[in-house]
Amino acid sequence: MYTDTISAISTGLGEGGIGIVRLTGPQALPILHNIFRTPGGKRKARFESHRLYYGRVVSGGDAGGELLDEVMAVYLAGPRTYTREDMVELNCHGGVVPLERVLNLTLQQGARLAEPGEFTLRAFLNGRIDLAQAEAVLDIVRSKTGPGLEQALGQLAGNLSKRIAAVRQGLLSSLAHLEAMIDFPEDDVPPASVAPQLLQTQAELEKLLATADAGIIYRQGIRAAIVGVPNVGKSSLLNALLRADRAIVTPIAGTTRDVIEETVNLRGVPVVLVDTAGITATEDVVEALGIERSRQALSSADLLLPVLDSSRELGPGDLELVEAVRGELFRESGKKACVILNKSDLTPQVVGPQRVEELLPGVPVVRISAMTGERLDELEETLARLALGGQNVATHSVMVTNERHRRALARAGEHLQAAIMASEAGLPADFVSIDLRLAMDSLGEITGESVQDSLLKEIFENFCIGK
Ligand SMILES: Nc1nc2c(ncn2[C@@H]2O[C@H](COP(=O)(O)OP(=O)(O)OP(=O)(O)O)[C@@H](O)[C@H]2O)c(=O)[nH]1
Ligand SMILES: [Mg+2]
Repeated sequence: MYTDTISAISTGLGEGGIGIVRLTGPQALPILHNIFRTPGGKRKARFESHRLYYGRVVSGGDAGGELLDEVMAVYLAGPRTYTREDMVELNCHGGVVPLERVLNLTLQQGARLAEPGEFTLRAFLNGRIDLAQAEAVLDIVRSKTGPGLEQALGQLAGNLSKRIAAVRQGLLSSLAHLEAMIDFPEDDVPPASVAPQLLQTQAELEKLLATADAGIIYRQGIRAAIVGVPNVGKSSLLNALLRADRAIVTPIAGTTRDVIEETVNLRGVPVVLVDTAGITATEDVVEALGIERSRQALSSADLLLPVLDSSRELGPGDLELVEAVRGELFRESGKKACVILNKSDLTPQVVGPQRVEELLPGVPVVRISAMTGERLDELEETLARLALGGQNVATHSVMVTNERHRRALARAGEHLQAAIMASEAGLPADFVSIDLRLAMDSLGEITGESVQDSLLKEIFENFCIGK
């Protein structure tokens, strides 16, 4: 347990219906006694835990002093709290000035301003939640779609941790078996006898690891670049997918000059759509800069959406663009693409896009009308499928949603593989057990049993202050 008490404004900055100043630590209750007065102006003799009190926050202690805000205050006695310590929450009028004054008063009373994520860090260090659960707290706050939130809530409830624990348990019992061999060599059971159990543990670990591709995408989303020559309907497509008039659309070529980014929810996958300036040869400086950004968007996107106008013959610019997309796909194997033949409501000129299919083999082609919304559904379906790597994913089952977890699991898998090989080669038991211990340590990095301070710092500095 900590000896110091921390305080922070836990609600978002700016005006709000209410705003909360939160404290945790041994001084939380004494500070509440000092600053809280009943509506009649009296000090409260006693606060019951988990009960809301109406009153005022005043500076100046018993000397009376200035009224800072009218509040609802709650004292939460540890360990039945978020941090397991004594906590106090002051529900103030939401607004920057009253909140900062109340916060400052708690600081004058001996609290220290909390670091980002420090409440959650305490919950972790005090053993209420493990590291994967602590990370889930941030994922909940940051979730962009329903499935993303569902995964984060499941992770906070310990679903991922339970699966990790099951794998760990498998390793542990193999390890116990091996230690017995080391301690009682006369029994002379060859290490190969643990191999079946290790293989089973490996299968479990791999099943979990296989969820990571889709899981990480549900949590983080992907970037999709809408690219094409001027006037093909890139901005119209952005607006259609957003169902909002976000970008300016005109019949004039070169309307979009700068990159526009907006996040959409495509079948539960958060997709950052990047609308770009049409790529063409130009003398115009502003347009040229926009085009440079379009090229950057192309190289930084995970999903490439070349748009072609199907009511015109393909021009050299279109083919150049398709070529550029092909280059990107070749350069980075993880990238995906979908060719969009827009303006399907007009008389088609691009009948069979053979040329495109030749240049981009295996890349889906979807015919749509950004103007009428025709087959927009089909496009959304295709994009979500591409984003998830073509997998059919059951979003309600446990997924690995975090790159850090994926890497730790993969490392555990490598050590486990080494253990299996050592065991199958009939090497002495301690060779096998060394690898098993390393595998256990890697798993422990996910849940936080074996974790370095530097990693904790890295994880928690992404949190907001007050979380
Ligand atoms: N008939 C028809 N017209 C469309 C469709 N999509 C876009 N347009 C029209 O095509 C013109 C250009 O549309 P934009 O969305 O501005 O095209 P853009 O690719 O963003 O153009 P730049 O930003 O100039 O590169 C506008 O007049 C749109 O109304 C479509 O599906 N059908
Ligand atoms: Mg545009």
